[in-house]
Amino acid sequence: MTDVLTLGETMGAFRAAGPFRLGGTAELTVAGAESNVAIGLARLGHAVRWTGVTGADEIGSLVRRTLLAEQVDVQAARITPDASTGLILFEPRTADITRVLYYRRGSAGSRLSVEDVRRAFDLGVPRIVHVTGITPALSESALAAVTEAIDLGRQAGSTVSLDVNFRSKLWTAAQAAETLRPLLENVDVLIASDDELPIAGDHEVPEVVVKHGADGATVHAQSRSWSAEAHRVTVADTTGAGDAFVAGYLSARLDGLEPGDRVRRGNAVAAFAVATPGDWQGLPTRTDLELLDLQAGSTVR
Ligand code: KDG
Repeated sequence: MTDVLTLGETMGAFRAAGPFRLGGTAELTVAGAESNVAIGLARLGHAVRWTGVTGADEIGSLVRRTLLAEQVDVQAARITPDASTGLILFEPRTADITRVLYYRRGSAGSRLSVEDVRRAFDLGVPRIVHVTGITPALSESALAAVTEAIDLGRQAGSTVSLDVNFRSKLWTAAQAAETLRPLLENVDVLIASDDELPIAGDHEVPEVVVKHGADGATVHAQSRSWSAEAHRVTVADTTGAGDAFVAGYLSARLDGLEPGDRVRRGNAVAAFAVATPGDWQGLPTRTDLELLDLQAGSTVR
C-alpha cells in the first residue's frame, strides 16, 4: 500500500559556511523539493515512494542512500549512465536569506520520463500523487512525466496535489503560468505561497492551500476557509519550510483530519524545518511534534 507517490529531481546539495567566492568549507547533503516532502511524510510514518533519475555517480548514490535511510521507497527510481546527478549550492548571505545556485541543466534528474512514472504506478496505486511546479521546468520529458502522473492519478482515483514552487532561475512566471494552468484541471489540492497565486490564475481546484510564510497558512475548501498561525521559533534556516508544510498538511489529510487540523500540522512540521539547519534534516517524527507544546528553553529529560 503506497500512501504517497512523488517525483522530481533530487540533487547533491552543498551548503557553504559563507560566500562561495571566498572558498572555505561547505557541507554536502541532498536536496529536492519533492524528496523533502517524501522524507517529511516518511518520518511521520507514511509509506512514500519517490521516483526520479540520478546519474551513475557518487552523488547519485548519496541521493539514493539518503532516501533509503529515510525509509523512502526508491524502487521505481532510475540510474542513467548518460548524465550526471545535478547539484544545488546554498549560500547563506544573511541569517535568513539564502542564495541558491544550480548546476542542473541537462542533469540526470531532468531526464525524468513518462516511463519512470508508469513504472512507479505499476508498483501500486498511491492514495496521493504529489508533484511540484519545479519538475515541468526541467525539460519536455519531465513535463510529460508530471502530466502522466497527474493523469494516471486522476484515472486511478488518487488525490492529486500540486505545489506551485515557482523557481525564477528555471523559468519566468509567464512560462510557469502557461505550463502549469492546463495541469490544474486534474488537480485536487493546489498549494501556493501568496506570491505564487497569480501563476495559478483562475481555476476550479476544490482545495487551495495558501502559505503565508511566518504568518501561517490558510486552506480554502467547500466554500469555507480555515487559517492557522505559524509557530514562533528561532530561525535557523528557512529553506525547505514550504516542503515541510506540505508534508505535514498531506500527512494530516491521509489521517483523515479536518482542513483546519491539516493546516495546523503543516505549520508544526514547517516550524521544525525553520528551526533547524538544512532542508529536511530537522523534520519531526510524530513524537517530536509534541515538543512544540513545551516552553522555549525546556530540556526534555
Ligand atoms: O524547497 C527547497 C527546495 O527548493 C530545494 O531543496 C531545492 O528542489 C529544489 C529546487 O529545485 O529549487
